[in-house]
Amino acid sequence: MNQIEVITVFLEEGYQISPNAVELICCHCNPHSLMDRILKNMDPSVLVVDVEHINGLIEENSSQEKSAILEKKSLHDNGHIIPKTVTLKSSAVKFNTSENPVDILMDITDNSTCVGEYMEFVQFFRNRYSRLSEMIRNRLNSRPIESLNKYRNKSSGRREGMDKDMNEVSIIGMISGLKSTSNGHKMIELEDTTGSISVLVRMADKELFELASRFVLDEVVGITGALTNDGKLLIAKKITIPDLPNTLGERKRSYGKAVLTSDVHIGSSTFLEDEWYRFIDFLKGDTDNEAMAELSKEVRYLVVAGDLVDGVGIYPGQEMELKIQDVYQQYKKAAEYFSEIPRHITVIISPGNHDAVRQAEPQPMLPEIIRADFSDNVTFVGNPSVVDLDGVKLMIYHGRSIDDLVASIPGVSYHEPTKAMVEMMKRRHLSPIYGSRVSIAPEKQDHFVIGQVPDILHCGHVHTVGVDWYKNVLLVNSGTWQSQTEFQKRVNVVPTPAQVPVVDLSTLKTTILKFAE
Ligand code: D5M
Ligand code: FE
Ligand code: ZN
Repeated sequence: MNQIEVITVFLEEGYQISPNAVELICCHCNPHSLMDRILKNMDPSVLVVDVEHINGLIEENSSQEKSAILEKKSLHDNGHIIPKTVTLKSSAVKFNTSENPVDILMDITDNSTCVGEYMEFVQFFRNRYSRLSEMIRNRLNSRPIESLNKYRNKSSGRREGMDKDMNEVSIIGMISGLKSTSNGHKMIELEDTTGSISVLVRMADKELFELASRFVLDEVVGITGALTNDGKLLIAKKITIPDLPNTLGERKRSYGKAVLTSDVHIGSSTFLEDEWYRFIDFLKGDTDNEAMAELSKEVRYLVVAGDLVDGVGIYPGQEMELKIQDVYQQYKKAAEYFSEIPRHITVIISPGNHDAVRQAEPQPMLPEIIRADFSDNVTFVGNPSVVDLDGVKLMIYHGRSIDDLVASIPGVSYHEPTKAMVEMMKRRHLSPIYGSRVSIAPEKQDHFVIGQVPDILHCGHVHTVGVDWYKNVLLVNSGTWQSQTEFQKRVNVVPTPAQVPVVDLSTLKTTILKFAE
């Protein structure tokens, strides 16, 4: 059995798998039965299957074989054995930043399979539904919508199989319709893989109504309620959302700092070069301010969450505001700026909607022709992606979906971008609304599902800085290096440029450095 076959089996079951785990399975005397055992025992909330999930499932007589494999692996692991998209162990030799490891846990790069066929969309939404509904199912004893059919068109009275005093049923579905009734109640169409049903949330049920007013299309929710006598309508009594757990186990922490930034927009005439150079000077430790110099010494990582350059043809009239008209020249300039960053800092660059990759998300990393100009302390990843920075899990997403969330959820605005990020966390999904501003490529897996809970969610796109916590997750929107464009004036975007969140990797405390004069 070869490695690609193993990876495919796990991907089809909704899991990614680490290179060590793949190798362990491939070298097993009976990989098929081992995989069966792993899948049977797998906790569905796990995103990446690793050796630790397999260890207990290998028979005694193959444990020697297991350690031999791992030993061999550690000798030749240079990060090129398995496609980067599955998990890339950064190599000390390649990146020359051995103290700043970067493990890529989730990334579409080199892993895209979709061509946009109908069945791919079906599979994509099934993957979303199964993973999100599973998170709710842990807390809700639900039934398939189809099973409610037996109550439909039955005369009133207590129904067989239902809770005796409440007549309660619970279902988990994806929201396929949302409207207000003429009396102001909320009417929600809920769909699972077996059928659909209408759910009514009454205005009088204030708390529920408040929750339902924030529902968006295509999110997955659990509803507990009572069926009407004809069995056609469910009156909601309780809403359960995927959400983050209230407590998480002990989290690993690291040391040093990660500098988070985004929306550099190199090539735009509104790119703030002077401020940017002040920032580069800070990274070089070239500052008279002692505290800043001390802080600078601690920087291990710099992460860019998209819109590295301004690109071309992105918004109407953009050509009037470009200093560099050619997109490749914009990247050449970017590479020049980044070459000034000290080599001991590991840089991670993920693309956004202004970058030269496909617009449909998930987006792969920038192409080789662009990457080639950057020095070897730069690691490129796709959008979104999850990276492990020496034990701290960072989810990077440019944040295009924030446009949709601002438009759909009351109280969510561009001025407080972390509020939109809280909405993502509650839904355990980075881009819940399908078919609006974010165009989504129907990959086999929904890469926007927030499976394993990260330590940090880092977004950009909205050009305003924000730092907040939601439960145990640090939410950071890292602002921009571009002052207000004519286009942004027209759409009333008021940026907070040249401000940079710096996260302490041991406490996750965040400081915002300001480089504007
Ligand atoms: O997005 C920069 C900011 O501009 C971000 O807050 C979204 C906003 N934006 C972008 N396009 C539009 C449209 N068409 N209407 C309203 N607001 C918009 P960037 O990705 O850097 O261009
Ligand atoms: Fe931007
Ligand atoms: Zn953007």
